[in-house]
Amino acid sequence: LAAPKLTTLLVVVSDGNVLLGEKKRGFGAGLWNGFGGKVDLGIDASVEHAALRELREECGIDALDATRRGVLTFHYADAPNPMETHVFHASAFEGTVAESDEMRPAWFPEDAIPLEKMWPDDEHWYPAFLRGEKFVGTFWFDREKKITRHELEVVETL
Ligand code: 6U4
Ligand code: NA
Ligand code: NA
Repeated sequence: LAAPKLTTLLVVVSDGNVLLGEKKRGFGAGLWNGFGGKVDLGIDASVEHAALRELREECGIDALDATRRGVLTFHYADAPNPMETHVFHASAFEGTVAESDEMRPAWFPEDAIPLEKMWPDDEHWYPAFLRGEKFVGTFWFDREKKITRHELEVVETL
């Protein structure tokens, strides 16, 4: 079995609004998403450290209360290894949200996130995420990045 590629996704929810970024380049360009990227074993002491580092790099803020809320495994038809994405929630942060080379940030009301312009798995797990639940899921995608199969479970502990 191929080892999964570890990545992070951090979503800030503050005063009923969700901070997302439109990805300007690379994997998932054009889609709105939380902030994140690859865990770099050379510089990240932990997956949480990677999540905080990517948030800072991509929109200029430091999350103060990040907690891990989900683990998602993505199988892409054209990728040799699955991607394991650790999803973090934060509500408090320091700094000023700013656009970067990678992301154009914007706030959305919790009940109006732009699901039609997000990864197709997001409609499955954001409701649990926004309810404060923890979750584990696996999604399989075809070459057009459509979901062919999925599993999603709410869990007590990750
Ligand atoms: P680096 O250089 O690390 O910033 P980047 O272009 O951000 O590279 P990558 O592969 O490191 O891409 O990270 C992919 C990002 O996209 C992670 O934040 C996870 C997220 N992502 C990938 N597939 C996703 C999916 N199906 N649903 C989702 N987020 C996904 O909500
Ligand atoms: Na990234
Ligand atoms: Na990155």
